[in-house]
Amino acid sequence: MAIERTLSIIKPNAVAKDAIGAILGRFEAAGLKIVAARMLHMSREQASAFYAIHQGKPFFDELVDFMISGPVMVQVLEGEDAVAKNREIMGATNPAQAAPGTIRADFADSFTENAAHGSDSPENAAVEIAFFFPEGVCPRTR
Ligand code: IDP
Repeated sequence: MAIERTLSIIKPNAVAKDAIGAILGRFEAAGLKIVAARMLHMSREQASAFYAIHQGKPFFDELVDFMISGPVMVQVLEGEDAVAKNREIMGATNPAQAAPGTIRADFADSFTENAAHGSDSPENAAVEIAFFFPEGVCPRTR
């Protein structure tokens, strides 16, 4: 299995309920290393650009309004099969369908306010990591 990196966001509703530590702990417990992290409050322009692929969809405006409603915690996770593993830990996009024990099952408030983002492919992960960490990410050696 390949060592991959993936981009993870703890969304504003999960930050607001003080779940940052609990969520980061789940990644580490699953063997994913945190190799970069930053907290920021996105501008409308940033959030719209990040979710540009969804522009024009019925949920787009609500999604952008939500993503700029408060600070987010953004991190790069590294490990074996990191993209798929992170999405497994997060659970289904619609929290009503998220498996018990997943981040979305435990911390989502609605379909839009679903607590976490994770890249859906290694290719998109590279683009999303460069979006938030244009200066690059240091390799973890231990
Ligand atoms: P993902 O976050 O699981 O990759 P995407 O389809 O890329 O799912 O959607 C991006 C985000 O947009 C979701 O995480 C969720 O917050 C929101 N979203 C997606 N589909 C819907 C919907 O049908 N209703 C409300 N919000 C949605």
